[in-house]
Formats: sequence, C-alpha cells, structure tokens
Amino acid sequence: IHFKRLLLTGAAGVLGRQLRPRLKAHCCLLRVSDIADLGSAAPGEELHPARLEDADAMSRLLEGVQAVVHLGGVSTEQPWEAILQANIIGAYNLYEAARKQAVPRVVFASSNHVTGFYRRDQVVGLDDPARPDGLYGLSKTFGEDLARLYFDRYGIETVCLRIGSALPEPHDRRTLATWISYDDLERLVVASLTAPMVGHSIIYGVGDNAVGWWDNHLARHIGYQPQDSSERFRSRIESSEPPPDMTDPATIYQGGIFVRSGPLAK
Ligand code: 15L
Repeated sequence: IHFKRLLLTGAAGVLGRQLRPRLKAHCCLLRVSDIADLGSAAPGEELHPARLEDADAMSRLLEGVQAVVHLGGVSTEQPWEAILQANIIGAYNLYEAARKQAVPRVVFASSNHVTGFYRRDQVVGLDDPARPDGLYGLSKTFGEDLARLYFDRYGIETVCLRIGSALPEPHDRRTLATWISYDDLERLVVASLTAPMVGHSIIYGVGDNAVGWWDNHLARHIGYQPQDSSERFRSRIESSEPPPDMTDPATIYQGGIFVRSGPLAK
C-alpha cells in the first residue's frame, strides 16, 4: 500500500469503473469523484461528487490526498463549449487545486488524439510535436502543457498518459495498433503513481502490440512493462473486415474517425 488517500476523478466513466476497484488495492482510502452516479461507497471509499468547472468544489475535492488520477472530463470529440468547460477550465481548476492543497503528483489521462494527425506510416516519439486531430485532442495537448507549467513553476509532478484504445479486446485494424488491456492500464497507472521520480513525463498508454505507432523509450524511468499484445486477435479481425480504404483520412491517420470532424468530415 503506497498511499493513505488517493483521488480518482471520472470514476463513473468507462475507464474509471475499471480502475476504481483496482486502485483500491494501492491505498487505504480511495476518494472517487464524478458528476454521474457513483453508486454506493465500497469499504475504504469516499464518494465526493464535484464539477470540474467549479473551482471551489475542486479545491475541496483535493484536500488531504497524496495523488490524483485524473480521468474526469470529456473523452470524445464534442462541441467547443463542452470541451472548454470540462477539459480546459476543468484541467486548470484541477491543477490550481493541486497547488493550493499541496498535492505532489497527478496522473493525467491524456490521449493518443494529441498526435492523431500523424500518419500510420510514422512512429511518434515522446518529444515529437503535438498534432491534435480535433478540439478534444487539442484540449489534452493543453492539459499536458498545463501540467508542464505546474511542474516547472510549482514542482507538482505529472505523468501524462496518452491512452490509446483501452478496451476488453481490439475490435478493428486500428485498435490492433492502439489497444491497451485493462490489466496493462492498471500497470501503467500504478507505475505512474509509484515511480520514484517522474517530473513532467509523457507516455503512450499502449500494450505490448507487435504493430504500433508510438515509441515510449524516453519514458523507461516510469517502469511500465506492458504484458498484453493484440497479436492474437489479428487474423480474426483482418479476415472479417473489408480491405482498408487507403483514400480515407480515417485510415491514413492514427486518430481514425476522430480526424473526420471539421474540414476532413466525409
Ligand atoms: C480516446 O481518447 C477516447 O476517449 C476513447 O473513447 C477512444 O476513442 C480512444 O481515444 C481511441 O483512440 O481509440
């Protein structure tokens, strides 16, 4: 057990529901937050609903926690106003709360969509420039830079997880490259919480897939060792899907259908 009290935001979301029981094993108390229904508190849990847009509520939410796993916010492409409130203002409120409450470490759920406009014949490293594929990806780019500012200025450490596709199984050609199992996601989050020194780090949240587009070697200090590969799903997926349409931007670029919003919309 590493932590007295951990905070998980977005605990009612798709990944929050996966991580909630798993993180409990690593702390005495798990504070869980969301605006959606959190159900009832399991032993060792504290329910603490809070709106990311509400700075005072966020400050109270972070009181007395040793680390935050921040999954809260909008997780797909949405109109600007929704992204602005939850992901831009919300991320700012989270970091201001961390500063006020002296929370030393954040694990920030970024996204592969920070670099979604790289092509699938490119391998992206952790110090390559961002190429967000939409407003959602752009908001995660902002979150990564905000985290960097709060490290440089205030010493709050963050690991930005550019999560690929966290799913029970890969389900198409793209997710063969982007898949991360829930077990590997747990390994990644726990490594990010417990690595001795992380400063401001970025790492792709991806499994041990044979084919992939992301190079994590600059994040070896986090100690994440993925164990699950998508390869055993390949033949079934490739034989059941039509051949890829190489003229479709959603096939050319890593972000998949996320690139279609805006000028590339079909
Ligand atoms: C994301 O960032 C989304 O939150 C998730 O719903 C998936 O679409 C994932 O990326 C992905 O790229 O597969």
